[in-house]
Amino acid sequence: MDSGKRKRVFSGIQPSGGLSLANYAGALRNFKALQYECDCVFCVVDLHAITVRQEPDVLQRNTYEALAIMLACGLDPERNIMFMQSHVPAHAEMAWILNCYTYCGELGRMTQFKEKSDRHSENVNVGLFDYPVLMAGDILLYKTDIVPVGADQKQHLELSRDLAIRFNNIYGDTLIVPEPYIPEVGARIMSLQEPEKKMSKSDENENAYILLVDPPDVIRRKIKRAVTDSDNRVVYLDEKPGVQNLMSIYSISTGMKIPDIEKEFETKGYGIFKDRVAEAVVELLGPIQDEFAHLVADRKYLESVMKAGAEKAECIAQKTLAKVYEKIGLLPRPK
Ligand code: AQP
Repeated sequence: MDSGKRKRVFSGIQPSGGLSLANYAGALRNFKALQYECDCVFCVVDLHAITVRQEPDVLQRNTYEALAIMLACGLDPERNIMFMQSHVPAHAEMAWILNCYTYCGELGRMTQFKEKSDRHSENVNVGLFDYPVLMAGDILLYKTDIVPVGADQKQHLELSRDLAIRFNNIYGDTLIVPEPYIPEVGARIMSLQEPEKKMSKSDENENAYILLVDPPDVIRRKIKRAVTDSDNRVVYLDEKPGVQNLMSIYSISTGMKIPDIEKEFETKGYGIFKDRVAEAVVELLGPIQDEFAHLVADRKYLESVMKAGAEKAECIAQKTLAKVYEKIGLLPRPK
């Protein structure tokens, strides 16, 4: 990373279920690494989660748990701004403004919208369609330089960039054009049951994903049942998506490089491989789970983190929003 001014990082995680190993691989572990060299803003994006129907009490629980797991993964609330999206109204306001600069055609092309419309055909709501604009608002409000995300969010991030450029072209330099930060390994962890599709925390088949809070025996069982192939060779090839996926999971869990993993299992079959992957995941998640158990029980502490985070986030977000309003020609509220 460049020396000089510290870069601003923004990223969010939806409380649309318990957070998964995929969320850890694509996002959380990079949040942890970036917090030491950048000014980071990490948000539990609860407004995004309601684009799919949520039970209110489950959403509340998931929201507390999302913050607790982020902290348990090693994110430091003294170092980073950590807050709930719905606590800072500027996110919804910025989304409205950006809506007026986004074309329906751009949103209709979004892969996630198409996938989620198929999955939730009874509830293809405007929020689901508009999801990428809200996300662009989240990012642009914080003058974000870098957005650590999994590969599934690349298309949405492209839109954030396009909207910033479009706005700047009309009104002069106002918004920072953000860059994606997508890891080489772990950017796209796949479903354990259908390795052609991404691992998703809201998959209706719970064997398809590993939750960060899954107990060790559940993790072992899910990995044992993971779909592979009949080849019995641990090699990283596109035509072996199930094996490739388990190798990525092993790499994230142990820090080993893919060629070294191939070497380790050169003479071993899937049985031993799966056992070792499972043990590596159990070992990775053990300390996170211990910390989570302790944090999640302390709602007072979680609320103090989200309160302090929202206050800091609001200061930054309001400044950007005021600038945007002014550029567009909206009158400031008389004092
Ligand atoms: N399969 C994945 N592999 C790597 N990274 C992933 N991420 C999501 N799935 C994978 C990354 O995790 C961060 C948080 O994601 P999110 O909570 O905002 O929602 P999502 O991308 O829609 O993730 P899910 O788990 O699939 O949630 P649901 O099932 O609710 O839609 C993002 O950085 C994302 O890239």
